[in-house]
Amino acid sequence: VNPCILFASVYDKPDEWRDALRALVPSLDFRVYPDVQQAEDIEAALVWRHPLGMVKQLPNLKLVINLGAGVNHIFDDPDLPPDLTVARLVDPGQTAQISAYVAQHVLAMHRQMPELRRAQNESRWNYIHPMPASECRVGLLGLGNLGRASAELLGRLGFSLFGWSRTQRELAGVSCHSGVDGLQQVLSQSDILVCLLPLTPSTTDLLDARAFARMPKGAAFINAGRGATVVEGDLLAALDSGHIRHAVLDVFRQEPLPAEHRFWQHPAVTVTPHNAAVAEARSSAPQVIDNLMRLRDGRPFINVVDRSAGY
Ligand code: NDP
Ligand code: OXD
Repeated sequence: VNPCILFASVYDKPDEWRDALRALVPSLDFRVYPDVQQAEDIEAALVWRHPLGMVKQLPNLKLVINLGAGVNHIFDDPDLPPDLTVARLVDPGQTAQISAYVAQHVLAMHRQMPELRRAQNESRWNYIHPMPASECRVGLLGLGNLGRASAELLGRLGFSLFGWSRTQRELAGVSCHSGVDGLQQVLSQSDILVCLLPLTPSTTDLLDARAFARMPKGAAFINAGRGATVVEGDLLAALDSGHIRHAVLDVFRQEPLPAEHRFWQHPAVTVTPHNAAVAEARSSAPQVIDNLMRLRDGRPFINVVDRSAGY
């Protein structure tokens, strides 16, 4: 049987994915949305922010593979059949990119780069005595594939690490917490807080005025998870008061971030355009093909999302 997969993403290059997948299965029937052709042929789709309405055009769809980690957009689709399997990519390339992004910005916060930039703009010699990384506490919200890899790299850089997850985890070199009390513990000890949580009903609006108030005065915040985990007005208030000294934000409630949003011009905000990390075609192709073979053979899929947990 020749597997058939529909690709739907305006953010990723279809040719790159077709070539990477066909390098493993030369006969792969690879179609690019909206050129669906015979919709009945399509049993699997590889999607990133797929157009709403697409899924209901595909009567034989059995597997949706998210072309990335966070699946919230897929679950926003009102036409998603309740029994359709949703899988995600767990891509070593994307994992390496996100841990580099986290390390880059944790180091920038630790070495007070925004303060040094401000001083340089004023030709002002602002000697800031360096503090050892071991005296800087970094809290990681989310200890999944990306949180763990980031913790590992930050650990190698010498930072003191705290982590929070839904279920209790054990990670070498990380003081791990879970539950409501665990969150308070991590917040109150984070000189730099890094959010790598998926967006689910329980993580929506999680970081609000109370959460920011719980953090030490002058703490920094990095969000590479999802924008709607943050109450943006509360973050702005915490930045305006100086309680949070700087925020590095890759993800926003509305993307692209509207031109009039205060984040753009705020002196204590660094905006990146949701490009902390993307799944790479070459390193992801084997797991996509593996799932297509499992579909063909009726074996259980890998990297399946737990629909009740939402991630
Ligand atoms: P995983 O599913 O591997 O891990 C998610 C982590 O979050 C787990 O540790 C999980 O806990 C924890 N978690 C989930 N819900 C809760 C909760 N209610 N309370 C506490 N902890 C919770 O995801 P990844 O690490 O692969 O990715 C994380 C997110 O990063 C993605 O969902 C996506 O939103 C974002 N992302 C952003 C990118 C960017 O470019 N900015 C790129 C890629 C991903 P437990 O361990 O108990 O399951
Ligand atoms: C992802 C992302 O979730 O890029 O993969 O945000």
